[in-house]
Amino acid sequence: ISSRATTKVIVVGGGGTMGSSTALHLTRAGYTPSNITVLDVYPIPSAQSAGYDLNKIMGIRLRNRPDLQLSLEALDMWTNDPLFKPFFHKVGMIDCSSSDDGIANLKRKYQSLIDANIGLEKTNWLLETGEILEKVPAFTKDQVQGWKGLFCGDGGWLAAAKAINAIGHFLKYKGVNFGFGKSGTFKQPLFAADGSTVNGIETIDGTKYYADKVVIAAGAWTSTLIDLEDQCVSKAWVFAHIQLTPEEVKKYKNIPVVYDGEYGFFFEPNEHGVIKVCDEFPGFSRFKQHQPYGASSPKMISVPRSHAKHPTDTYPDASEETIRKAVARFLPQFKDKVLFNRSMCWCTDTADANLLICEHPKWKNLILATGDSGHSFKLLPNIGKHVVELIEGALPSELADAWAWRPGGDALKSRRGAPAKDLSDMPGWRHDAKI
Ligand code: FSA
Repeated sequence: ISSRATTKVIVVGGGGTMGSSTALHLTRAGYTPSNITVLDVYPIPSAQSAGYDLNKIMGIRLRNRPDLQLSLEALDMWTNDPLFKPFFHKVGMIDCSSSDDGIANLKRKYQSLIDANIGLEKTNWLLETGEILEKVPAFTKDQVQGWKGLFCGDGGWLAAAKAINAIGHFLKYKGVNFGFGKSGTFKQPLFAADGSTVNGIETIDGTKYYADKVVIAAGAWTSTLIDLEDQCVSKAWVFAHIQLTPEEVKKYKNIPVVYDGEYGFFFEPNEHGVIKVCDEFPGFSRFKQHQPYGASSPKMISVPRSHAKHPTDTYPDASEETIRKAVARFLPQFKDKVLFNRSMCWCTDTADANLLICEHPKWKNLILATGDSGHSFKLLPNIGKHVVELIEGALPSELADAWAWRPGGDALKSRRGAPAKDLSDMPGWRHDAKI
């Protein structure tokens, strides 16, 4: 397409998962790097992106129609693309449970993989208790009594922040433009004379950037920037780290990611002997009066508060308990270890857990790419390709329909077990620095 070379694109939130992927695919598709501008509050990899993390889960989960195609594309790129390959630790992923409902769920999930009819039974299978023990020899027989599993051999974990960082290096090397800090922080869109065609954005320091297309990929912050009419509710999930000794590390090296929907999940130790542990729960909102661009007056919006900007914040007291519970389930011998780097990580849910990737219905050339619904980091290698398709009016309808502007539904609950609780009702997380 000849216009690729001359089309100017701004990516707001370009330091995060969907934004960096978009900038990458623009350059790969032949857009001129000096015509691409990546803006973010923090330099890439943006410290307030959910992707700014030690590790994220790679696996094939089929919640929605587009998930199969997206996971397979991602798997191919994490496996074969030289930019992404170094960050995929294909150690496998085990979904576990010991409850009747949980085990029935594993069987349903397994069946949906089989029903996809593309041979997924070659890499995914159900595990009996003993087989779980074989995959994770550090578990004890007593500990896994009654557990069943679903193994995903195509899964594992992704060195998340490092992978975004690699995209950042590539974009810099190519000569893409960047704006960070106040000159990377979105204030409002700029419009052509018709008043409805977006032709740029202004940042909070008053800088004006002009472009043919503006992509807003600000993750959980998107709903605070542009009125999304309640389609996305931003929520925090929590994690903590524990430190292993070199002796302890040996037992846990190369084990699969272990996930239990009723407890949480953990990853093998990283190169510094650090294990990340998460609990599983419906997330925390942070509602307050806020006026995003396009809303006629302030309204209740769940506004993220990042650890990057508030490094003394941790997580609610209740999370300490549930993370301790996950540690006791998965790593009982470490139950008295110190939990450190305790923090919250912000994602944004849509009602149906499909992404929200579409042109704004009223403002031409303003493209939204958000609605990760907590399960999109694994799409880092490929999601930007589809944003570029959308920019070019070539997004296949199976994706365009699922990702369309679609007010209505309950994004506070989304497809989770319960609606998010609000952080204002959860004591313990805010630890402002003492002056
Ligand atoms: O395989 C996956 O999609 C992992 S999602 C990980 C997680 O922390 C969730 O457990 C949580 O509920 C939220 O969606 C954020 O992501």
